[in-house]
Amino acid sequence: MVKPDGVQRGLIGEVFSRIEKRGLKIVAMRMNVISPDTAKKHYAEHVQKPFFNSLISFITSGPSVSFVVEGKNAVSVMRSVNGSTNPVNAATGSIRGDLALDTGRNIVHASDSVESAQREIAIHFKESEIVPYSRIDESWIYE
Ligand code: IDP
Ligand code: MG
Repeated sequence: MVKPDGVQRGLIGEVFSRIEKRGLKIVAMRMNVISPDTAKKHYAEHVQKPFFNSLISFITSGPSVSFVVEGKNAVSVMRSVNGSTNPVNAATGSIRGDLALDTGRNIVHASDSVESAQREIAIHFKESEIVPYSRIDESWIYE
């Protein structure tokens, strides 16, 4: 997901560009303002955390772009493309390490496991919104 700060800062293209150039495939996408109900489902694991309420109000504060990424080791590759949660610790070369400074304004979300990805994708997309296709460069990305 490109969070509301990423949209407001004009970074949608930057985020998609890094992911596409890495070789991962975008197979679904949508811009919307996430509802509080959806946001609470999405971040259910953090309900007891002190930052939960501010996280929900931030993530619902404006348009965000949700999308589904497919490819070899997509979960772990996306986590490293995004960088550590706190941008101070995020590697240079990652989205957060290059473009963010604060944990609460860290531009992007990515699922942290295949199980979370399945759960989160089902919150944001219907099965029919996920579009299977081949990219013409796949034989140059995969051995
Ligand atoms: P992740 O986005 O790297 O998976 P999580 O620990 O799952 O990180 O936290 C979800 C989101 O909640 C973070 O991306 C960040 O926006 C916010 N968050 C996490 N920890 C804090 C905090 O200590 N203060 C403020 N916001 C936080
Ligand atoms: Mg997380």
